[in-house]
Amino acid sequence: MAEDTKLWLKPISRRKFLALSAAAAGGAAALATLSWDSKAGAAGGGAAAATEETIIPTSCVHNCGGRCPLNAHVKDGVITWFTSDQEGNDSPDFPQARACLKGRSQRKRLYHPDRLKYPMKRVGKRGEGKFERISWDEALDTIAGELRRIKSTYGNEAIYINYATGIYGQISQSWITPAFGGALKRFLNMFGGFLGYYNTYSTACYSYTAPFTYGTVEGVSPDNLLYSKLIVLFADNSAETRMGGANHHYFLLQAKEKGARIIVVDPRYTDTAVNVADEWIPIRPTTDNALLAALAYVMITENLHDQAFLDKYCLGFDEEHMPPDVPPGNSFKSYILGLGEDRTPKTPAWAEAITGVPRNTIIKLARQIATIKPCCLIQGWGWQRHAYGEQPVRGLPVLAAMTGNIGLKGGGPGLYYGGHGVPVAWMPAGENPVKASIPCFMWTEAIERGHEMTAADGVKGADKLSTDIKVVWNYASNTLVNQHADANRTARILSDEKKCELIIVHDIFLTPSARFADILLPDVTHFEREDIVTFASGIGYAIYHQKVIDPPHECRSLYWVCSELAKRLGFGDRYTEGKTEEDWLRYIVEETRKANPDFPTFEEFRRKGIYKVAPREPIIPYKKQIEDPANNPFKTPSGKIEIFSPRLWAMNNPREIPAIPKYVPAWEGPEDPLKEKYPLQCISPHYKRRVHSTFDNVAWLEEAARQELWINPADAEKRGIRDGDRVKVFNDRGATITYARVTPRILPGVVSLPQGAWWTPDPDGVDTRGCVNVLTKYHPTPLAHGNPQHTNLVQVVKA
Ligand SMILES: Nc1nc2c(c(=O)[nH]1)N[C@H]1C(S)=C(S)[C@@H](COP(=O)(O)OP(=O)(O)OC[C@H]3O[C@@H](n4cnc5c(=O)[nH]c(N)nc54)[C@H](O)[C@@H]3O)O[C@H]1N2
Ligand SMILES: Nc1nc2c(c(=O)[nH]1)N[C@H]1C(S)=C(S)[C@@H](COP(=O)(O)OP(=O)(O)OC[C@H]3O[C@@H](n4cnc5c(=O)[nH]c(N)nc54)[C@H](O)[C@@H]3O)O[C@H]1N2
Ligand code: SF4
Ligand SMILES: [Mo]
Repeated sequence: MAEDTKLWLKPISRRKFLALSAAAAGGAAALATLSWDSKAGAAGGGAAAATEETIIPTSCVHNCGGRCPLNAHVKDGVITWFTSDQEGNDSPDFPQARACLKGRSQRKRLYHPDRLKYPMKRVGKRGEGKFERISWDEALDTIAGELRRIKSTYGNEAIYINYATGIYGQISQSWITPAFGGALKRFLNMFGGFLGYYNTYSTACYSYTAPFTYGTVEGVSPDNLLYSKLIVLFADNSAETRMGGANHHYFLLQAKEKGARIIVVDPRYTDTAVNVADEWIPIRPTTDNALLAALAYVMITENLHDQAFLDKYCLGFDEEHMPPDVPPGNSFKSYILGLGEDRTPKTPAWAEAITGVPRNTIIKLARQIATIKPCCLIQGWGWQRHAYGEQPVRGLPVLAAMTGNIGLKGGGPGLYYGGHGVPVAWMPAGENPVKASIPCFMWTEAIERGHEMTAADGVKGADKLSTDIKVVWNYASNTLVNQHADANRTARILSDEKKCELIIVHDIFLTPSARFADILLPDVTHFEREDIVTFASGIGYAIYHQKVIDPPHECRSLYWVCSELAKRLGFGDRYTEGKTEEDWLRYIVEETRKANPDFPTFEEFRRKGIYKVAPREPIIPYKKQIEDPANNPFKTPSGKIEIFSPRLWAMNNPREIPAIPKYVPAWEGPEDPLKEKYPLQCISPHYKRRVHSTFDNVAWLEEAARQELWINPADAEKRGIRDGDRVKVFNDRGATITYARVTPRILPGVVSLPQGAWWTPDPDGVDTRGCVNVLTKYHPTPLAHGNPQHTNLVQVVKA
């Protein structure tokens, strides 16, 4: 038996037991800390630390849209509590980056009794969740051998790093983009490369489509809100999705205090609406383009639009400003007034029938947006994670142009936020020798029929893929199953061992994804190693998180794993360059200081833990293009804001990919005949009590905000459902059981089940924890190949 396992069983002294019980407030967790505490002690700990508290700067580094400094208070080798940013007096000039409820409950994750403890190999069928303990040598030898075999059989294009956002760091980076470095990418690049991905699950339609309008994607920084008189938030719930250090919500509150009027357009009366909205406009999911069109209709017919701005900067608003060779009737204005192909004026009455928003509300909203200036129109990402998620992304900027708010302080281009950042160097990853990449949502398809996939399927960098995916490397990701659409479909594909031949999972828990591993590796948490992370928002900052406690059990870091594999594969020295993780962090700080001499030295940065840069002025996108268009054309082919996109026109798919933003009725939207069978639209928003699936197993947070389905009293009554009942939510793809929250905070006809609960099927395959991805559909959006995980029709019954 290994030394660590013996320690796990070692009895503890009474003094220590009391300290731990007080600290961890919960028997199981307290005992769980003992195994590694008794061996390790805190950094800088030892005997002297037995009674004294040490405070060590660390952070919270998951993908919540924030990134917060944490101070770990360590006593007796155990983290007893966390505090957060206390610098300055928390003013809009220099806001603090204070941790939210999740960051403050991190002890319940890192001391969780279910932490993965040692490497394991699968012994049952894939996905069954049966594993056997193995040594690190066996795990690494197996992976190295399999990588070699698969490379020589199929080539490097068969190796795929799954989309992953569980951990951020300049070394231990899970999300892989061409601009980023990090240990995993460095390793696979040196091994000959891997099939890349583009897009994200977050913003596929947003990031792909906004450039068709502006050439680039540039959002206002949140401090711009301080100068707005009217703020309209579409599908943006920053009170839950930009908590803590991201500070979007903080600036909204500040703007409100300064007198801005705030309107929220969302099917749910969100926490954001509760906190700041003067008005909540509920809308049926997938129908926002009908609302946007009717708003334009009111502005045009009441002559409230800024014709001079449109004439000067835009392509395709009206027939007078269209590219040559496009037949008449295809401009935006023609579409709105019913002079185009569909002969339907986009009146408020027309939109009311589709969206559920009363016509008078539409007229009033249009007049406010057109006359209160500056007006900041913000789009969240909720409305683009839909069947035709491309359309609203291009729809809102048209209103920003029609009201001349682009380039204006306090106004904005009708996109999402941008932020002030602090550039920091990476552990260099080198070039990927494999040039092909796929949209990240389409990886299951690339397992099934990769060798057939071409540019028409979104393949970039190559005409077609040469092989199917044979290895999935799943580091800090639950997207292997839980976060991807249609979990039952994914499980079917992955359970066929002939398709994907090797699944490596490196995580800290046996998540629903980890159950599908062939080789399961226990990672250290970021409290057990050092790294640097950065964040861009109202202010920019970089955080150095120190190691707070020693790694428990046989947990090993990503860099260690990759170094050991590189050694086995013959490029160990080239991979490490003889450097430890600390050496790399020193290198990263040195490189950063070359570009920014104000950046602190390694010692300073490590000691203080945070480096903040407060901006003097907000980011006002496209200001140069507006002030001096002759010298600063937009980066579109025409140099204009392309309301009509000739590039989209050339794709010749006007129904699904129109050249101007249009309302396209969604499959599984309110107009789909499937509504007869599944009458409720089910959306799956991001929840304050989790970061996706991370923290789902923290009992404190379940107590604070449990997993539940929001359903309107009218829909609940019809089904005999009362608040707090267990309900079954289902469609043809799957079923899940959860609690009902009967509340007027959601529009009738719509239900909402927050994404991220761990998929926990019973023997009949019915999920028992409210995992919404048993209901979602694998159906990439037509242009961006994005994930439409908010578009689902379901039925709900009492369980
Ligand atoms: N239905 C629906 N599904 C969605 C969405 C939606 O809106 N609706 N949103 C999508 C979006 S925007 C995103 S970004 C994705 C996110 O999906 P993921 O990137 O998969 O995010 P998480 O679910 O947080 O999974 C992170 C994993 O990292 C692990 N982890 C945490 N800390 C550590 C660590 O220190 N080391 C290691 N090795 N692992 C660690 C966690 O245990 C977890 O398994 O989900 C997508 N899925
Ligand atoms: N606490 C917490 N914060 C997070 C995350 C998390 O998991 N937990 N995840 C982070 C990540 S990776 C991302 S990508 C972002 C996601 O940020 P978003 O994509 O903006 O978040 P969502 O909750 O999916 O959607 C935002 C709002 O859109 C609404 N909505 C849904 N469909 C429609 C529609 O058709 N029309 C309109 N008008 N509104 C609609 C939802 O009700 C929701 O209130 O959040 C980040 N922040
Ligand atoms: S979950 Fe996000 S907002 Fe909350 S403490 Fe962590 S980084 Fe900050
Ligand atoms: Mo995301």
